[in-house]
Amino acid sequence: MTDIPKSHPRYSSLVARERVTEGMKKGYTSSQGLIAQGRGECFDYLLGERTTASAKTATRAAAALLLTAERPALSVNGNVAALVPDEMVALSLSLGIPLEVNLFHRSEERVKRIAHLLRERGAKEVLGERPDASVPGLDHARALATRGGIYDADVVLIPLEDGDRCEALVAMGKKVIAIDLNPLSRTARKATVSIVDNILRAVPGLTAQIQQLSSVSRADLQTIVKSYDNRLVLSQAISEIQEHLLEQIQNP
Ligand code: PTJ
Repeated sequence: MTDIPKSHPRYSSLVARERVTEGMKKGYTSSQGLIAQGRGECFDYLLGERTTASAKTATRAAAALLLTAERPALSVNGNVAALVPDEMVALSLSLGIPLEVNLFHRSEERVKRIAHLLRERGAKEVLGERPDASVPGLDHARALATRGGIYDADVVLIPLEDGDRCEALVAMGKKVIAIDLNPLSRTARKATVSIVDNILRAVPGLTAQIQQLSSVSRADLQTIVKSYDNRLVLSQAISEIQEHLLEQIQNP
């Protein structure tokens, strides 16, 4: 990997690029994943590369949703595996729930490599290598799901996803948590809770929120979920982008 000095003003963005390109070389990430990372980076730049107030509100609601779920599951694709393997394992261990590898550009070799990586990093339960069910309404490989994992889950976390599966999972009656830097994406608009933040910041932030809320009563957690309004949070994300951009012009 290239040695990037910590003092570089774009340090974390450059580290993310390194991770995704390394992920591709190691066979976790698809070549399309590089393009997806570029798109995400652009939105992160517009947001000011920070966790905004609206992202914090969404993260709190996502933590409450996961803590009150009966059978939550966490989805991992090639970009997620390259960017935050340890953080996804830590999140799954903090909740005692499975990780499921689910790929859009599916190859059995890539699924195997990602599952192996997650186990190597300490994951207890990794699904996705032997899918035994299919999400209705999808005619691509992303439909493949596992009973006991995403297929039966009541709450699913889908980081960096295209909109189709998000809609299909919602149509199955599941609550869906998205992590997506683009507040206008179909995924962000269709999900139950959309965390508009870089996955590098969002996953550790979610694990920290889960720890913070772990002693809160179920009734209070349910109140957090009920009072959450995803449309409002997405509108706030757009206002935060607007404010940040105006500040940049006013204080060059
Ligand atoms: O590994 P596979 O085969 O499952 O493929 C994974 C990708 C990401 C290539 C696939 O799901 C895809 O093509 O996704 P899209 O349609 O490009 O959507 C990805 C979304 O994630 C976009 O809205 C991006 O803005 C957003 N995104 C990209 N990088 C990040 C991100 N959001 C948060 N953090 C990022 N680092």
